[in-house]
Amino acid sequence: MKIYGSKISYYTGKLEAYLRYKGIAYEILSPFGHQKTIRMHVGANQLPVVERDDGRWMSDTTPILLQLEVEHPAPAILPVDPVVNFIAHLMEDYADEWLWRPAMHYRWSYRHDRELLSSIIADEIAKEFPLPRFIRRRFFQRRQLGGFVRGDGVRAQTWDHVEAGYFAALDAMSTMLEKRRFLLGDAPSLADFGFMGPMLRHFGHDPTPADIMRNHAPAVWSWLARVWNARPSTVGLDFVQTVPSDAGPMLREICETHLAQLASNVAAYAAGPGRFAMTIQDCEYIRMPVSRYRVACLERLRETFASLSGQDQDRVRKLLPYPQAEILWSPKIAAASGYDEGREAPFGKAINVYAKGYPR
Ligand SMILES: N[C@@H](CCC(=O)N[C@@H](CS)C(=O)NCC(=O)O)C(=O)O
Repeated sequence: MKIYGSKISYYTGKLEAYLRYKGIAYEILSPFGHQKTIRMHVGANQLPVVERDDGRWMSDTTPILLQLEVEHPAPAILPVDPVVNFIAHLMEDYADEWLWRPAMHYRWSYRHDRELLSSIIADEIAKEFPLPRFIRRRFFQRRQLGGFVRGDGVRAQTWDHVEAGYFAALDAMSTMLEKRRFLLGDAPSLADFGFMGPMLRHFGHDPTPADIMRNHAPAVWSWLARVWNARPSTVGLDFVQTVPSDAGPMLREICETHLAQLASNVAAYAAGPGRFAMTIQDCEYIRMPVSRYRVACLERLRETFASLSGQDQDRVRKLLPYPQAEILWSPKIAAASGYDEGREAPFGKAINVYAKGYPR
């Protein structure tokens, strides 16, 4: 398959890690000059976008992976036990949507990282753009810093908390990896591929967070290479039967951060256009952009929870004994996203996580 993507993109890296594991051949193409075609086929300009041999296009890595699991079922990345499977989905969503902020922060807030990465983008994605290289670099530095760092709540008051979130993820992963080669077993699961988004192309690649990873969490550094190098013939094929107690710090962090953010975001979405404030682990974030896409993420997690048997729902409740987890099973949430109601994803029209304008 052809993938419009980039060698430094969060979600392209996640998809590549999965395709390599599955032995699905692909080539990476630059999206430059193809924006119109991409928008026409998938609705949003985001990376990665997949053009298949059968003429269909796919976007949004979460449904892409689930669709490819149907077409290429072995080796499975979805654990058999429904509770472990639910936790894999939850971990993936946290890696996709919560770790995005620290990943963008480390890449664009630190001068050394910003200069390196803006050079790579200027040369890789925007090399044909008819402007001098230094202007292309400056354009991306300003765009990313303004839109994805300062525009996403990173300020002097939140800076330390944003970075603490990276350390918390490294510590929680290291704890889980003490006993197993992959997060939920002897083979990589949806959770591992989810974490490949932030860990492969941002934290494990950009100078400042990569240095932290090597020194502070070498187990994550070696897990990164292990997932990248995973082949069905070299991994065991079993996932854990029950969620291990060493997942405790990870699950607590997910509830206190990602689920708290999803709850504030859906309340803000219901309240209408504008920005919102949220308090996460006693740290106040202000002027946050509302995300319709993340309302849909919450809906999918709630649907997965609702599909569990009563007994399995009780098992999940016991694993997540935090008030923020209630958003997963409260009778109703404040608003419906209206996104992908026909359940066409990954084939329908996607939306950017921070789509411009108020979407409803
Ligand atoms: N939910 C999407 C997110 C894709 C996404 O946001 N990709 C980033 C690059 S890693 C992007 O294209 N951002 C849009 C931009 O930079 O304008 C997925 O999982 O594929």
